[in-house]
Amino acid sequence: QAFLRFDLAALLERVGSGKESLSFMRRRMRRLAMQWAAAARRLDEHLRSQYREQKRILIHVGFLTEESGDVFSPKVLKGGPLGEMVQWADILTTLHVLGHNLKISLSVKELQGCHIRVIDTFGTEPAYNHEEYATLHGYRTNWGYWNLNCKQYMTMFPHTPDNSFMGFVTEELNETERLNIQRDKANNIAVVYGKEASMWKLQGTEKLLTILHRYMDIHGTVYYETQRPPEVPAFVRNHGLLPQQELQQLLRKAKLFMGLGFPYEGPAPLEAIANGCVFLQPKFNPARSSQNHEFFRGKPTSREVSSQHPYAEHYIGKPHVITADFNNSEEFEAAVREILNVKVEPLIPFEYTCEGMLERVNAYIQNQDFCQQSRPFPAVNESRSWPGNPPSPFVQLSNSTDLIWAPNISAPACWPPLRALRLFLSPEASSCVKTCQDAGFICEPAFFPFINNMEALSGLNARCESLEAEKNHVFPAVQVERRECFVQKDPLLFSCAGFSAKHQRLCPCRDFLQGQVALCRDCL
Ligand code: U2F
Repeated sequence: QAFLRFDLAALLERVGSGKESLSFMRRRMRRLAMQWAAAARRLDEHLRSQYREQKRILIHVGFLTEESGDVFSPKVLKGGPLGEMVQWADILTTLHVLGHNLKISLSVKELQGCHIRVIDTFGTEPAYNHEEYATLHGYRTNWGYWNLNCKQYMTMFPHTPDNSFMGFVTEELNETERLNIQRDKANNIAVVYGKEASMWKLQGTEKLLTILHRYMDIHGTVYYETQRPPEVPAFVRNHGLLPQQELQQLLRKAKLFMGLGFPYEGPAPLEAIANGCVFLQPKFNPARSSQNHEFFRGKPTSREVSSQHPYAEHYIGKPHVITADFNNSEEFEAAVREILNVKVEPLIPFEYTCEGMLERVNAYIQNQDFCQQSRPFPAVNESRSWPGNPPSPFVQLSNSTDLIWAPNISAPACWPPLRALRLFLSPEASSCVKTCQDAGFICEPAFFPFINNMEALSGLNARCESLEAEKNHVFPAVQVERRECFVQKDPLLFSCAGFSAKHQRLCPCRDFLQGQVALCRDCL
């Protein structure tokens, strides 16, 4: 049985401090220790001594191994990426607090055959994960094509529900800190997001900063060795790269945290919002993706990134987040003025609190099972025409076009539970991620095997004249003009993310907990 742990001493000892990256992670663990202990106590009450199996978990911190070249450690104090270290520190702490038996590996030599979960910042979509399919259809990149169950890839933000959302945590405020923020917040302080000078070189930056400077004092935390980086305008007060704790203090005084376009999807905007800042960031039009942008090229995803931080844009939004067209100076200036006039409270989405992360990772550890064979689904002949409608296992909800799994059907055991299923037909060229989102739900890939059949298609009035089973990452789907219906032949290709101009996709959606999108209402 796993028992919650309220103390991090044993973990800190095991993490060691041989490298700057490990020291950064240890400092973070120490600073957040009280916050983790408080969250563990709340979770303990919540779980009411529910039996939880203790797992033996091997954690291989691959990106810090000598074998991988460890390009991160030497840049920790020089403005290099810290987001990954924030996340790894929080993952180690979560697993320790949840009471599991951990072995931490920092060298490939220590690895043996094991059941794996891959920490994968930007995610891997099914079309890129399936080795043969990726190779045949142009989805092969340097990453992925490991033929895993895509839920084994765990991401930093909830990008596509094809992967598991792992996340990290944002430092929480106690009552005194909240009061101090109310007292000390200065309406005229802006902090610019970007700890490496190269991030300030982006086109148009100086012009925008000049506009901002008319209204506010601008602070930066850009790494430099001896001289002030020339990319940072003279009117910006540069503190140099700050220790995390000091950055928090600066954010507590500031009103505005401004993104320049890079880095993408890091932890810092969540920290700024948690400290009562408004995050102002550029919209990307056209959206950036592996198809059109150097940074994303070669990443195993076709996700379209609509701004510097799509999570902040879509999951948090106004008044905490303003996403504007930075090529339009009037729009930018109007956004700055709007921020000066708005009052915002500090905010952390529940899924980025210690308790939220513990709850989510615990649910994965206790319920996800990648060892079982993929569930069988009804076999379909290669090209069989389908006369009439078979009896439907779905019932239609009144005054709506969506469908609900009929409760009188003996549904097989599944996590999330099958009663959460809602079925939709996507518009053409739309993914199931978007279709479910637009309807206020989230796509749930675990339900695909149950809807990959004629009953589901006819329940949505798909009017098929033919039905075929093929390997295609947008199936099950309908070719409406030709009245052709398709089901999926290879369960490894079930994909929430896929879309195709010619097809309307059959989408399995489900509800989710407010502030904990990875879990459905009945998932706990
Ligand atoms: C993201 O990585 P970054 O490290 O660039 O992400 P940031 O949001 O800039 O910040 C990570 C942490 O750095 C800390 C801050 C954040 O928790 O508190 N920090 C600091 O300690 N001192 C400072 O002066 C400024 C920030 C993303 F997370 C990665 O996955 C991507 O690879 C990368 C590139 O897109 O962006």
